Amino acid sequence: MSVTKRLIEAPAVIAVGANLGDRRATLLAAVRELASTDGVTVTAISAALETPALRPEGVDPDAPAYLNAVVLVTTTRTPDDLLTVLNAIEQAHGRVRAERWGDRTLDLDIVDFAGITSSSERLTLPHPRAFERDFVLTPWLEVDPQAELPGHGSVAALVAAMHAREKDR
Ligand code: A4P
Ligand code: MG
Repeated sequence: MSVTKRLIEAPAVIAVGANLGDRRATLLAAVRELASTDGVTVTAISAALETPALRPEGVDPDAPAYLNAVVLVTTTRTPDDLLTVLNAIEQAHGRVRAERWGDRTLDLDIVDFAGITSSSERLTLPHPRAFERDFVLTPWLEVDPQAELPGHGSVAALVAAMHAREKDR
């Protein structure tokens, strides 16, 4: 009897952000590197969105603006292993970890991995701040109108509520 190794493909949502250097070139290179990674297939790429930098103390209009995008993938890798791949791509683009939410050439976050909810020292799923971030949810909605954020419901509803609150302000 022959044993066939069955590769289980899981869908994952990756947020890409850059606010230093040639942001568009970095974003495109990162997606290319992701697409050429063993066990990772890129299935959709959103438009890149220009967004003001969000700092721990609020939006900073004086900081370099971000380009943000969302990439959908399917992968045979584990969540932890996918994070290792993303960290290596960040490093290759000169990412320096100096301050929290500081300026960066490239940030790659796992927003959602197959709807899993889990938390370790290294990885929290879904991304704990995605639910309140227009620069994650709007590009995600563009590439997946049916998207669901575990624990928070439909991404379309989250975006609509966020925009309604902004209009009221
Ligand atoms: N980590 C835990 N869970 C995850 C996950 N789901 N995906 C850990 C990726 N990483 C995860 O991240 C800090 C640690 O989070 C890592 O060691 C990883 O193991 P980091 O990339 O080193 O540092 P960071 O990104 O500065 O930290 P943090 O708190 O994750 O930042 P956020 O919340 O991702 O925010 N403004 C605009 N306009 N656009 C942006 O994209 N991004 C940030 C970063 C701030 N302001 C922004 C944007
Ligand atoms: Mg990050």
